[in-house]
Amino acid sequence: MISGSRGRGKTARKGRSVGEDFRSFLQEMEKTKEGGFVRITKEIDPYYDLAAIVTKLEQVRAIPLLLFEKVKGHDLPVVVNCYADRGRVARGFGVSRRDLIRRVAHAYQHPIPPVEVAQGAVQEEISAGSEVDLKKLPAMVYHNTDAAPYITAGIVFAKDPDTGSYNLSYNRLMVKGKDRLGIFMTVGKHLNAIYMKMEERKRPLEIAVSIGNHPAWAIGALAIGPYEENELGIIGGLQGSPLEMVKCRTVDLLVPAGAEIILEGEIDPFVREPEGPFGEFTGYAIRSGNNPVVRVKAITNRRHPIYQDICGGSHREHLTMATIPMEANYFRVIKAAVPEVEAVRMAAPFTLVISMRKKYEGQARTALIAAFGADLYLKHAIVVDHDIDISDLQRVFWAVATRVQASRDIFIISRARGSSLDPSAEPLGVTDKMGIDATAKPSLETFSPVNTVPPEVMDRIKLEDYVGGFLTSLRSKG
Ligand SMILES: Cc1cc2nc3c(=O)[nH]c(=O)nc-3n(C[C@H](O)[C@H](O)[C@H](O)COP(=O)(O)O)c2cc1C
Ligand SMILES: [Mn+2]
Repeated sequence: MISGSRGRGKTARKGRSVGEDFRSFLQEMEKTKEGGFVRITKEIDPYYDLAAIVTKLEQVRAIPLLLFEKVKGHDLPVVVNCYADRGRVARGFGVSRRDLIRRVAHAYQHPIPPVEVAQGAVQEEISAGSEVDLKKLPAMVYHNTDAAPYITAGIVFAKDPDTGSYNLSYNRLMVKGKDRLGIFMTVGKHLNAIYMKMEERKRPLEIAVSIGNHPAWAIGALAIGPYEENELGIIGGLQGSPLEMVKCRTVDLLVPAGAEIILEGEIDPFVREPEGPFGEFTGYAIRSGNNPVVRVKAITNRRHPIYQDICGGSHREHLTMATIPMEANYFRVIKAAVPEVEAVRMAAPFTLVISMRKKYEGQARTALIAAFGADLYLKHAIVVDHDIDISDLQRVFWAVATRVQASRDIFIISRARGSSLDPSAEPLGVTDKMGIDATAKPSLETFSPVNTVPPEVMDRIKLEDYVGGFLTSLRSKG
């Protein structure tokens, strides 16, 4: 079993999300095996092996949580796929899979501020200055095109220099040396905005990176919203209790007391070095670019820390963890404009499907406009009627095929801000945006009726009575 879940300075709580830290979450997952939990004793090579195992499992539609006990050249165990499965994340919040998006949207609306504690398990061991050695972390290499090992599961903590308000985000970190990391910060996102403020002052930006994070911290860190909206409060809202934080040793920041590993460091102004290539979640190897550098001043960790990884490239975990907070944000923003929205779903990178009970002419376009305002990453958005199950993309395309007239129902906004990770966009992420109104016009009620076999007949007919032998042969094959 995974041991030592409770750190110093922590008190037990009941009836909230599962555990308060990563370790108790892992223990719970090992016990319940939600979505699968596999402990691997055979040694892996940090070059490519983890990516190969994750990829091959996904080919057979499996996304179990994997715990690698032995990594060649390293002492720390590695876990991956912690948030790959929506059921696993939901269980981490103590809710059902069905209630997941509403639970996250609720936490956006009901934040609970963090509390500072005097001591944290994450500072059981400390190395600072010349003792810092990032090479001891089992950072992985995933693809033949990746420039170096990357730390992929770190939440970056930073503070706005004017207000002191915290910002949290995931940023890929390229291991460049014993105490140096390359960092990629999207232009237009909050961390980049804070770094720009520090550059104006010609001052370094202090950051801390938390590795080994409870799902509430991960999904909260990825919350999308106004600059002022504090991710720490959303984490509290997701946990149902304040996030317990402890002071860093070498930078003026608070970090989760129960994390596995914290990197403390500074990003100097005006320094740029090649970072990448790195195989991104879009499925493309993003070319090397000139990006800022983190100087790591200290590493603190629990005794016997567990290293968390998120497999680079287009894999379930990145897609699941990124889309949960996106969907919650789209849902709340679109609902504010169009209360008739029923559900939202990210169908592909930068692509959103919305379903709604259209009441009035023009509402579908209003929903699209709201969606494009909700997050700069959105590129293509489709609205369908409530009769379409948006988790079934065949049905979505059926609606597009049969309810859309392109000259009437598609609009294009040219040259707006988007993601620089989209290889079809201009280098700094300038991109066209497309909205598709695939609702029936003028309304579903007056549209061509959908044919169905009478439901009472569907109920009455039992296939076994007619093609029983055939069914048996199907089952024995499957
Ligand atoms: C696994 C993972 C890795 C990510 N890596 C990066 C990255 O390297 N750079 C970046 O700008 N955003 C990255 N993101 C997206 C941001 O973390 C996300 O957009 C976040 O909400 C930004 O927060 P902010 O607007 O508060 O800065 C990543 C997301 C995930 C899930
Ligand atoms: Mn933010």
